[in-house]
Amino acid sequence: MKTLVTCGLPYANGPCHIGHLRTYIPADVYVRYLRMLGKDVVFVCGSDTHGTPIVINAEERNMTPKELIKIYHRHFKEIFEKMSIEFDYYGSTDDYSNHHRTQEIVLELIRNGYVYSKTIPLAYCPVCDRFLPDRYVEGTCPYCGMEARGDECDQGCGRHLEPGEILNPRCKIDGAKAEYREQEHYFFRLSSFKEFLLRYLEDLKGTENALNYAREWVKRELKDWCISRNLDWGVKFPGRDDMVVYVWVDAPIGYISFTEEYAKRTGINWEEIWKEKSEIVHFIGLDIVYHHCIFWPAMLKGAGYTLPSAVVASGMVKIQDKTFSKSRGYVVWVEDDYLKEGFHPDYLRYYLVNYTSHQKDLNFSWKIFEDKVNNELVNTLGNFMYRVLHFTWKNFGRIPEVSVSSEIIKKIEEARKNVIESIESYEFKEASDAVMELASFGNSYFQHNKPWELIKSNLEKCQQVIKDCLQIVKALTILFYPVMPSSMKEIGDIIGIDTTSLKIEDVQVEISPLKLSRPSVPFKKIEKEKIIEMQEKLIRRIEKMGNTDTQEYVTLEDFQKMNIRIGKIIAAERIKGSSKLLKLEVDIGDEKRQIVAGFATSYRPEELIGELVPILVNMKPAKLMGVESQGMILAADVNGKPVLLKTEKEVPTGSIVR
Ligand code: B3M
Ligand code: ZN
Repeated sequence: MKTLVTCGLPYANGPCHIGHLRTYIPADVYVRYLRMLGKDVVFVCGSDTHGTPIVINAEERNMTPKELIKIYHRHFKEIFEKMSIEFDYYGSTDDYSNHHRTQEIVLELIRNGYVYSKTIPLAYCPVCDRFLPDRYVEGTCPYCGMEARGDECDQGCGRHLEPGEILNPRCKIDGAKAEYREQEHYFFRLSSFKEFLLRYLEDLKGTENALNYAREWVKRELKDWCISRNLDWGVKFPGRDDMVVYVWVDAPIGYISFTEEYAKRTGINWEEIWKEKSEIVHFIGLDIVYHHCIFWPAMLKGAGYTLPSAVVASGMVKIQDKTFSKSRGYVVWVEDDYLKEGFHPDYLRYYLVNYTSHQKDLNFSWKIFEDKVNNELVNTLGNFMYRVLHFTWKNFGRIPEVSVSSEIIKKIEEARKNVIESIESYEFKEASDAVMELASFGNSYFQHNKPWELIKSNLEKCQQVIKDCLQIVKALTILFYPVMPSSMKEIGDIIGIDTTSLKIEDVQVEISPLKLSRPSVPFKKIEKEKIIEMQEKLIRRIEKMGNTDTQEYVTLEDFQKMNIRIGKIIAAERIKGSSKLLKLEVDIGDEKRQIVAGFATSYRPEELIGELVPILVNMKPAKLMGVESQGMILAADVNGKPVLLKTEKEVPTGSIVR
């Protein structure tokens, strides 16, 4: 039996951020584990390209929707590749096959009597002279009274809103008061699926967060669902040239059409997955549970397709403990803030899997990132692997030919079992913790047995200890491969493991007595300065977006602790090995100070001589690149580059600034 794993489709409407990866990375990890467990898995995803957000965004950017989605479709594909998220097929909901499959399904629902038409009052803008679908309308949520968008109460209760439901509608484009006008629309008889859904949701697998919500919703009233919209962009409603289907109809159908495309390319039969018995597992964010646990299974049931067997919902992402928000700057962009800054993709993969349970909110902070990388990956896992490999290479040149101790076999078996159990219950953190524990155990085993002493006193025992440690290295490589595929592939290459076809049982297959080549360190420490730079970048962005909540008040007393004086720069030179730092000598009246400043990106040393600048003279001395700095020169920060602050006229050195 085949297993299909899918991820919620990203809107091809803006760049990839860490919130996307919160779902896609665990899904990729899950797929890799399933394959190691011998399952026949297909893994698909694609760009969500329809709906009003795309049309509005394209309009604002003076592009056609087609041009806009092309840019972001490519962007997402690239990011996934760089982050080792390996979909078997990554499609687009605007591809012909999705238009085709959507119309087929809608026609089938019509034939089966699940669609009816009804005339309803709809928001209409007298200025634009058109009906206002979904996000073209803004107004008040009829359930909670908060500001809402036409199809969703995004700032209040989170409910899906049907056309005509929103109160006090206004046009999003010109702000004009919208009026209600009558028009014929098409409805899906969701209400007739209540009994079915009640039973279905009892057996549905997945994470409790999704299942609990969905079960509660179904017990309440299920309203029929308007599935047509007044838009040009999208999949045409069968038989109506003036309307398209609602984006939440053709988006999940993408899961089917992408499977079809994949099947076409590989020769498998897509109906084996979507018409016969199979395992279908949807990975989604918590905000789209309603669509996946209610609308989607009802549609599939109504049209005679295979039903999903599990819905796995990831908790939301927080940035430095604050609610994730693109508009408020609380966001980490995967390309600009992570990959372009030179961080290894596997580090973020590990963070996203290991920080917390899949269902809980995940907090991202650069400080925690530094800690997880430096303490867990570098000091625990990397340190163990490197020490063992290096010791073996240096002292034996090859993997010793003795059998692995039974104690070690047991330990590895424990880790393997833990991993399998955790994966089956979608607890990716638990799985990776179990592997990390094995690494910690390996470290103490090595430390405790002191092979560096044994090599002189008891060669046989030394070989035994090393062989045991090497078997642990092999197990770690296999068990961590799904989480950190590119780093583990590198280790695999050294110890002769082919990571393209791993089986989880291989952890117990004795490591082959290979000749070793010189190992390199698997993980590199992240420098403190880099983390500070990243934190500052984030804070600058948040402040630029007009947030003041990152700032605390200071009292006059606080301010008076700072001794700021005007000093004159009397010498300046570059610091070897740094492209940013200069070593300066300043005269602050009664003494001279040496100060290290990051001015080299804006000024040549000789330009600075003679300048009068404000200096925080009671800054705690610190060493930068090995050079002591006894104060801090204040300067304006213009996109990360310093610009000098000068006094309006010549003043004596040592003048107080207050
Ligand atoms: N494009 C993105 C979201 O609302 C939306 C998912 C579609 S999944 C079929 O998270
Ligand atoms: Zn509401």
